[in-house]
Amino acid sequence: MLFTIGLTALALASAAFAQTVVVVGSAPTSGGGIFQYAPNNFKATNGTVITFRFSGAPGNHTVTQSTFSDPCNPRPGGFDSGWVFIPASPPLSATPEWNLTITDDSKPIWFYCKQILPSFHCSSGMIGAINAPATGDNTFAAFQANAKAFKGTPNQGEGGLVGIGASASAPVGPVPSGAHLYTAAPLPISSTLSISSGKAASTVTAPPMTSLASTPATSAPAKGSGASALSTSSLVAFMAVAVGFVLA
Ligand SMILES: [Cu+2]
Repeated sequence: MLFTIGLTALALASAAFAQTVVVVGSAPTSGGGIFQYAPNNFKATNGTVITFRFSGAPGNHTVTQSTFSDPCNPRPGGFDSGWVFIPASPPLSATPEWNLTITDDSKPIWFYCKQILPSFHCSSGMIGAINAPATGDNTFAAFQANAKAFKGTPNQGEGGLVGIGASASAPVGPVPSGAHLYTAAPLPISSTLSISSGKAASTVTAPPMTSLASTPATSAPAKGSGASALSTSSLVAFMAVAVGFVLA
């Protein structure tokens, strides 16, 4: 009897604290390279806490909500971790994490990394899906194909802690010495997007350029097309700030 009660309590406890850990950045054992989340396609019921662990080093990544049809742009009203910079030479005293709780498991939740340096992480495959259907038109594979085919430049507008179908109650943490958290966008947000809690352009900070020894450096991205693309002048300003940070 006591044994049964004990087992029931244990089952309730695990149901109450369901957790999925997603490694952000390099995860050598999964074979997907440095621009990835591992796992990147999984199911999670309401109340499940998704813990994004920014352990990939070096790394400068985000977890940003998007949509199936526009995989590399922030979804208006969507969640956003902000950029988390991890230096090339750990160890850090702690690993920054971000806990996102599922609030609506009835619809797929799509996300991506909005970092554009040294190349666009999203179109390089840094995307993820929670509760994507296994069959039909909106599968993870179809989302992946959309991301690879993405044209233009991912919008750098900042989302909020509370997203659509999932939300966080706190920013990324801890942020130990050597790591950095940038929670605002360095560029004006496209007029076609209404980011839920974006900060004023004057208060934003550019994320540092990531130095990825294993990734070939690319030249500055060409001017994108479409309403959400960065303008050339914005891009130059962004690059200047990024380079300034590296040289500082
Ligand atoms: Cu990334």
